[in-house]
Amino acid sequence: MPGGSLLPLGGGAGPPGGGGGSAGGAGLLLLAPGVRKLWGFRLTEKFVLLLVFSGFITLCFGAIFFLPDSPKLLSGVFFQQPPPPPLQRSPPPPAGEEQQHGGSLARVREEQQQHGGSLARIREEHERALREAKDTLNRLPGDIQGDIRRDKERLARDRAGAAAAGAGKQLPGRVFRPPLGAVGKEPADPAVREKRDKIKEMMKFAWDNYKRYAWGLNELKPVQKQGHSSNLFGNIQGATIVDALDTLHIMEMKDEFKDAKEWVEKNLEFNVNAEVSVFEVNIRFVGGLLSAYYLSGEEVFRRKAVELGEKLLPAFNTPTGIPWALLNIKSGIGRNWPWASGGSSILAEFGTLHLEFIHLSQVSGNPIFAEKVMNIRKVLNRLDKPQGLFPNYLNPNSGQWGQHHVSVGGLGDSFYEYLLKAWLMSDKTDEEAKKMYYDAVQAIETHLIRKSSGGLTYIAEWKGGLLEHKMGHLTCFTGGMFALGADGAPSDKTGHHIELAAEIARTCHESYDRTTMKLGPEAFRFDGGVEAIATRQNEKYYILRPEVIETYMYLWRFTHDPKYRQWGWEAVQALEKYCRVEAGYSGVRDVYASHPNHDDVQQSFYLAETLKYLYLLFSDDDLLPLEHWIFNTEAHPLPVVLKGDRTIEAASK
Ligand code: DMJ
Repeated sequence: MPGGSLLPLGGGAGPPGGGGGSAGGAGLLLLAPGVRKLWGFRLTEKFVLLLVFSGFITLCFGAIFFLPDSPKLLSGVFFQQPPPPPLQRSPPPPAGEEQQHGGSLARVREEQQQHGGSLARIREEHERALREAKDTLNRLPGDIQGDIRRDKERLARDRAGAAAAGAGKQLPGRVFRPPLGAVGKEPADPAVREKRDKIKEMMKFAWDNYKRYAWGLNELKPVQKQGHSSNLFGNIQGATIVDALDTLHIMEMKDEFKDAKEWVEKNLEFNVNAEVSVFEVNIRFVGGLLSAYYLSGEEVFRRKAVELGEKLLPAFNTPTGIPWALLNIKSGIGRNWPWASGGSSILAEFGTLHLEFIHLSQVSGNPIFAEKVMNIRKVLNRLDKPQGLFPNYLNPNSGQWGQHHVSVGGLGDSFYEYLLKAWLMSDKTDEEAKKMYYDAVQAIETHLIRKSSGGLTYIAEWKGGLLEHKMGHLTCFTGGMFALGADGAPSDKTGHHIELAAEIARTCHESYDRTTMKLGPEAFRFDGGVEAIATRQNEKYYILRPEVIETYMYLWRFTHDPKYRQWGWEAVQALEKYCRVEAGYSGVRDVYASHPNHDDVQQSFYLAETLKYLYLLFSDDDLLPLEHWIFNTEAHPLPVVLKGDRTIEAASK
């Protein structure tokens, strides 16, 4: 081993026998200066030195371009540093010695000038490279970078605006108007009052048990008496609390509402590393918070809704602006469900953001939310629709449909609901939404709606032109939708839409009535000799879903036919008999069995939707009147956005 400071280089042995006067043994990098000159190294050593040197240069160059502050460096801060201090730190030379040192000082100055010149050149080259890099970025497809930049600028402006308006105050120009019909009077009929009180008791039972066993978690497991978390919300917690807020409010459960509000204030947190379903978080959390704000006027709900809305914005950063289904709300990285046809986004998911996002713009004063959902509409309107139908799958990169599957149940359902409600919520000014809705219903009637030999009207599923004669529980919401849309249909069709609604309600009631438990299966069929009955084991479950009761509620409001209250009451009795367990309510695995096999989940939508629609069914029509309130797909009421010159009083006439 030679003397001096030696570091082994990867432990690699030198060539056998050595050579060129190098030290024998392992390849070594000499650190002691002057021990050996560069040209004294072997070829491998020179190569290694060259590698280290070029790596160092690359690192310096990369750091200038890619460190966060590099634009600052390139734009002058770095280069405007004071010139390097004189090489000689000692005091100026005494007179007479000037000459002696003059030569070296001149050389230093010359070197400094040369150094400055080459720095200027490097700077110029770097600036040019930076400009080119920016140009390249700006040319990316779909102008994604532009979107990101604009989003950032707007959010920054908003935050500055909010800060200027003062913490806890509303943004300038935003209105909070006192809610109309947020609490109703007691029904005059004691029998109805009694039923309504019973439903309130059910809500209290569901809530109290959630509070006792799963407080702060997403949902309750009422058999095991513990929390249940669903990966739909990532690490966001408290789904039941946020989903239940407005139900607690309209049922005048004041203490419970107060507890829920306190939890939201102290614990509802969106700064989490979580991949969430954009759709679910929007309909339950954004929708729930917005409703709670509009009903109570409490600022915390507005603030939290806007904060969450901002977190969801990166989902729209796709080449078409059609959002991803899943989003990591910390990193802003989105993707689609791995099972969705060819990397597609889902119609019922990206098509069910409109109502909430329009209101996010209303309450924040920031148009970006509305712009994002209006762009979805634009993309859809540019596409050809097979037979006028909207397939369930759309690729956000190519802007092309995936598989031509059409459903008014799962994967499609609330897209149609939101077209109608967008029009109604706009105080009937959004004519484009209106046209899209009635055109879509026309195509659905032509291609999907059928009548069974037993006279039951149902909506089938469409698979590339072939019909599957199956109707999902989810599809039963259409009874309510057709009733709500009847009034706006072309004048000769109003009656037809109401009839259609009533027929769907009847079919869905039959799907309940033909089971042992009088609760509806997840899907029922009209083939193989059966009507409105589930034939496959995996379609026989009931998970406390609201759609059938939702339809009864709308039809009650529009017709006041007592059968809808009667059918709703049948559902209450069935829920009490088969779904109520010691510590809450649970879904059941087979509605045709004589004893319930519980799935042990109290879904948050049971409190948000099922119990709310039941309560409204047994309330007077002045509780959340339909001309003023639009229910999002999770039953969270949002007010109609009145035309500029319309007042709430005028709208009530
Ligand atoms: C709810 O979360 C919403 O109604 C959604 O649109 C679909 N289904 C569930 C309840 O069944």
